[in-house]
Amino acid sequence: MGKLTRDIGQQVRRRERRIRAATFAVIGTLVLGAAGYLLVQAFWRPAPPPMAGNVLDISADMGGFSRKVVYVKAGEPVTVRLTSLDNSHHTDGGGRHQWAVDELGVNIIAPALGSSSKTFTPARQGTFTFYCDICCGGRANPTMSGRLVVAG
Ligand SMILES: [Cu+2]
Repeated sequence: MGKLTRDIGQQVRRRERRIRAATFAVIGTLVLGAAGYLLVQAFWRPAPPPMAGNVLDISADMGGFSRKVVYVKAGEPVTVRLTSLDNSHHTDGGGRHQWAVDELGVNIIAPALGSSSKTFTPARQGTFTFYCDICCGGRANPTMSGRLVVAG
């Protein structure tokens, strides 16, 4: 093999290495970018927009409610805004959660990764049970319930 042929061979190999490295870098960047995008989607939650009046923000996921005890005052209107932190891929309830208080006729159902709210005025004092009967075994599951304390 002549010197020229060897030189050309080396140049070609060098170029192939450069192309391989560039391809690898591009693929790596794409994969990391996609992973980062998915992670942000999974963990970053926009804050719910502000609402007028006395608003109680409660979130729920498969692990339970963000508040186990909720205090309100009798005779004063209160808005409960329930936010589901679960996406629609959950087979158990499709990512929906509920916040219901039978005695007060309140039944809020938040869609997957969404919020739903209801304004009500508890008329009398007492301690009531709020619960979600959609997921994780429903009412019987202690993590999917809590206490609503209506004070005078
Ligand atoms: Cu639930």
